[in-house]
Amino acid sequence: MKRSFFSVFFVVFIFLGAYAQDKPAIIPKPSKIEWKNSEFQFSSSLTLYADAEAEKSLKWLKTLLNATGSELEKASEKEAIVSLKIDKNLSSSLGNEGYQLKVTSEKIKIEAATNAGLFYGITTLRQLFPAEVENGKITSEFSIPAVSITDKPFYEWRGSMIDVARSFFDLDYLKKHVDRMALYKLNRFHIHLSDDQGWRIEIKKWPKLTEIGGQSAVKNGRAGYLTQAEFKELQAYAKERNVIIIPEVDMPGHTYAALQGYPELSCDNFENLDPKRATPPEPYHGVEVGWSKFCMEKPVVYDFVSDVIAELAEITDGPYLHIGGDEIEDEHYKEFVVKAEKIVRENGKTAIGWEEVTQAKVDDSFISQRWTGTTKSVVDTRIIESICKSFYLDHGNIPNQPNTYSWCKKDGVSLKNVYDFVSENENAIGVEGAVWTELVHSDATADDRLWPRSIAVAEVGWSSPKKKDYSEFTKRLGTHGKRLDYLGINFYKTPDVQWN
Ligand code: TNX
Repeated sequence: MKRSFFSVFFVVFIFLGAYAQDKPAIIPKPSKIEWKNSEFQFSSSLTLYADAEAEKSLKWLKTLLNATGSELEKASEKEAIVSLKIDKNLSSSLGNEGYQLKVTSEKIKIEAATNAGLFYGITTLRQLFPAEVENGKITSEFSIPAVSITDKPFYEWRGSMIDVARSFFDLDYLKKHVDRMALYKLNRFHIHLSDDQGWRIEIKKWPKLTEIGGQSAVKNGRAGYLTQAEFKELQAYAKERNVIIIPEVDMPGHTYAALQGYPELSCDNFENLDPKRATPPEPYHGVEVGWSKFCMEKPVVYDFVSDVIAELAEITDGPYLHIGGDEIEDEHYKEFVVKAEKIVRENGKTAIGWEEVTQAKVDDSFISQRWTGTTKSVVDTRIIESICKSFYLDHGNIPNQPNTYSWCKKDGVSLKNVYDFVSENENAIGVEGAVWTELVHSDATADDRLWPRSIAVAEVGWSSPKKKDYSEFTKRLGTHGKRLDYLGINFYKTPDVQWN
């Protein structure tokens, strides 16, 4: 009697175990997910419905369903098998980016208050599909489990930064990066566009920035720049995928590539410089930081800053401009930051700066990006968490990974280090992973640094910190290996993860 009781128990247990394992892994983890006991079977034709306001999202649904090989036809709301609905009343419970996804054996329905929410509902549906969907073609017949998901992000800011200044990444790679970000619901793409080694964005009033500064790079790195037209093309591409581009022009330090073409912006007479540095118009190929700066007493510097910010504001759709502000000591620094922030505000944008800017009494609309966490702030600003020991993805995936930095954390920044991050700041608006490129000179190497750690950034940004469970995360992540392969991502095969 006792034995049979246990064996029944055992069989049920095994059955439940197998059942649970079969469920597709959704990353980032949704707020609420209830698997049902049935499934939706895809067939050779499907009918679709979208509200008038949801028309924009229909394109994404079609792209996804095209991969199933089904013929797609429009139908009325009542008859359609797959439907997209916008209900503004849902904004109180789901916010701007949340959604509900219901899959039954008969229908698939996504509802949200906005098209951004629908986009994320469709993205979750995409992760319910077999990995081949990333190839654009699912060849076998398939079904997805019935499920009811209610989901919204924990943080509004789920960012990824690429330094294109030390080594250039072209429009093609940047667009690909947007696609990959979108799959994991990352929504802020911060591009570090200028530094000592290169200037990467066309500024019409100051053409030598790219004519001269755009032609150089760090040793073994790639030169180049984005025209304003290319920048706008990237931005439009990103906007469709709910990604806001944040351009950064780093000032008043990290400015040698600008001084190269316009030495009048500097106080130096460039005569007695350390031979490891450069003299205009020579390029700088080194990796040292903190040695170049604008001459903050010179009025021409503010003409330059005003022109550059005005042109950037003009081409930027998003509400933010990043003005850098890192790694510099100068008696005029605070005054510069206050002035630069004001210029950004006058151009209708919100300024972001690295945490050093909070030494200055800046406007409280300013957003600061924490990377060391050691600055003595005199203002309370909203905060983006990029603390280097958790988010500097130029550091190794494992200890001593070749061509990685380790100044912030000697053992590298592991997947677990990223995943385990929890902010203690009430003012935090989110998180951002950063890839600096002093040592990252190819697309394949950038992939290796970005992935899969950006997926951990995405989950830290989207999912509630209360439900964190690293080992459960790695199980879900392992099943995404094939997806990343189909997407052509040269991701680092983190040893803690069983990739399959
Ligand atoms: C610090 S983070 C920097 C960058 C370097 C990076 C290398 C920050 C605001 N400044 O200039 O590229 O370290 O890890």
